[in-house]
Amino acid sequence: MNLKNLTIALTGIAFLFPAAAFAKTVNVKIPVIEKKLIIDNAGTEQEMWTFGGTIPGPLVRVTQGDIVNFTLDNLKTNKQSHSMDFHAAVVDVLDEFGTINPGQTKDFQFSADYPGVFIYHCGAEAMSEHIARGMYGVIIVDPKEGYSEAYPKPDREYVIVQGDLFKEGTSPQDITKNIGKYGNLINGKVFHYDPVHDQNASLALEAKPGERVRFYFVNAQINDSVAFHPIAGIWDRVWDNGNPKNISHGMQTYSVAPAHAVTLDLISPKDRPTNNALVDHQMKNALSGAITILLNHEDANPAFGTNGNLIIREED
Ligand SMILES: [Cu+2]
Repeated sequence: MNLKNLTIALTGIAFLFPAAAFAKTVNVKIPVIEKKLIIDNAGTEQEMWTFGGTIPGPLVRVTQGDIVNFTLDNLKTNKQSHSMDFHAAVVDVLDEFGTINPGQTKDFQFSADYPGVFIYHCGAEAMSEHIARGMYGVIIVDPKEGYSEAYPKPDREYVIVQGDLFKEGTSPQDITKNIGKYGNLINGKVFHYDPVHDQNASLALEAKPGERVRFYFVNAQINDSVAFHPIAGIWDRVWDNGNPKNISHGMQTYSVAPAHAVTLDLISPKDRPTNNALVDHQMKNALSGAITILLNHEDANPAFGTNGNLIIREED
């Protein structure tokens, strides 16, 4: 997503993370856009449904206690009804999360009371089809107390969302049963950041040796869990659901249920360049697209994983 689209999609989002934040109201407006999207590094296009024109949708980042003032805009050029289900919200499924038709908008508010990382997704019928076609995104709710010994400040941060890819034209009934799945999307593309397994891949994630690299990992698959493992590394810390209170140390593989999310830190050896492959260790998913390469070297791109640039994409 370029800067102009981001500005259109998000208004008033604060990407800063003040140590002692005052609760504020954050306006978030996301249009639903049904469009063809490039779903692999070779440039293959497929008809997808999106929040904001990208998979995943725009990253929403607020601080615990903030009021999110949300507007869903189902463009009149769309054909489908859609809805928004923020997993960070405690509201009424029939009211706030209700479906709207093309040409309609819907506003609702919620208070982001729990810190962590949460998926948002469309809940319109058939929900499995709407999610599988790409209608999901991420909201990070930073803890109101800021960073701490238990939740230290990272050097870089990345968002990784793993989704399904079904053959074009697969029926909603088949999608629900996982029939017709032929690939795994990482931030919207098969092998998005894996030049090892895909010669067309031009991107990898990057960090400097010894940096604390934080991953906000979201499982947007409709049926499959993810066994998230950093090959040649150990998760230094994992916070289940991203909540600083849910801390685990020295984890090898972390299980992430469908529609769940975790925050994980990785620290590479500081005295030499190394590489990691972040995989879904369920091999059927790894080898159909769910591998991400992290390059740890002194010349790491300073713009990757810094200053709000958490979802890495090719420049438009
Ligand atoms: Cu939808």
